[in-house]
Amino acid sequence: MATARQLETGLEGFRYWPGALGPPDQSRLLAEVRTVVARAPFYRPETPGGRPFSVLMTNCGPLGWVSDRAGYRYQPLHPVSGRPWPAIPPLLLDLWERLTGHDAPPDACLVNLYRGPARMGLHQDRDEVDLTAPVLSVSLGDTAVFRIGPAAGGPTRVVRLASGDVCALTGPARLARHGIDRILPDTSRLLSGGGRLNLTLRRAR
Ligand code: MD6
Ligand code: FE
Repeated sequence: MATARQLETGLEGFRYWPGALGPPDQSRLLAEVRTVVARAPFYRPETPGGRPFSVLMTNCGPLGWVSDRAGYRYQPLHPVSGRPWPAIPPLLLDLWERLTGHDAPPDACLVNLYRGPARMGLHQDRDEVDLTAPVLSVSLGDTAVFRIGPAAGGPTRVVRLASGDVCALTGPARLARHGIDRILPDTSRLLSGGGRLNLTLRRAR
């Protein structure tokens, strides 16, 4: 795994490592994600208000983030199959340790799949018990237009997240508002058929 240099982003606590994963690691991680998805298939969650997400989701790790009419939460079982989520791939556990330096490993990894017009509205990640632990995000496939701004609201800025890029919300940016405006088609050849995968590692409990 190549060493990555963190870029200054101007948003304190938002950390960004462009190209943290080179093409061989991206392919390795993609193979691991395919193994996860074979055991825990993507499904389309609903918002608590009953609207379907445009993004497909699954999880790995002891806990997975889910959304349905009962609300947002972490749970140990896939909501469709009723089976436990598969383990988090070791490559991701290594990346977490190396980039965040956090003393405890992640216990949840949400996997998002964007195809076509899928997007994700501005939100905060705040369903975790310990909001001092970072959230680490890994992008694979087509480039995303990622929007981020302060927790309290106000101006947002855009960062293009390309395949192999990693970013993290830490410290003062842990509750930053962020989302995905859109995916730029045909910007990567990693996923056959195009689209984007995003993996977010968290400490839920
Ligand atoms: C995405 N990412 O990149 C959505 N959350 O598809 C997130 O919601 C996210 O990138 C927390 C920390 C980093 C992120
Ligand atoms: Fe998020």
